[in-house]
Amino acid sequence: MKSQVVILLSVLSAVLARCPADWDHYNDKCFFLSRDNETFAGALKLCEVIGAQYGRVASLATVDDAGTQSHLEGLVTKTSSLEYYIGATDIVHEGTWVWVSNGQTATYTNWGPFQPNNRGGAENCAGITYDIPNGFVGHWTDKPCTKELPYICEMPFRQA
Ligand SMILES: *[C@@H]1O[C@H](CO)[C@@H](O)[C@H](O)[C@H]1NC(C)=O
Ligand SMILES: [Ca+2]
Ligand SMILES: [Ca+2]
Repeated sequence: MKSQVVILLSVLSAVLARCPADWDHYNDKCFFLSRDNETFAGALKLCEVIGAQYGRVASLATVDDAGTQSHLEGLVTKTSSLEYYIGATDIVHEGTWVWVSNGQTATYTNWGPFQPNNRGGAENCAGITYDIPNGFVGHWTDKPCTKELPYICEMPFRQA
């Protein structure tokens, strides 16, 4: 009996370590593309709430290398939405882009033409954008954090 419980628990933990249905697996992360539109703050909160349902710490997506960028581009192009929030903001220090998942300054970036431009002095949240005529092919733009957009969540592939 005891060994059956142990086997059951190890099977369960193996299942829990995977990405849930509707989530995408890439390297050590699971990603989720929302179907609803939210402000940046609303999107971050919802990522956290959704992740908590799986017992994991989730956030808005951190795009810290070209591989992750191109993987997310592939996911976005399968949807009908042209813009998604990712988890970078310069709300604390204008011009210093930080990932909300870990507080680290963004080293890899993929800004589109003339971005980030902080238009109107009020663009402090980043998104992936498709606007091919203007040169945005999954490139990043800074935009007002109050804009309501779909968003990409991430959480660890393995439970902490
Ligand atoms: C999200 O916003 C887009 C663009 O404004 C709109 O076309 C779409 O219907 C919205 N989606 C929802 C679920 O409200
Ligand atoms: Ca800004
Ligand atoms: Ca901008």
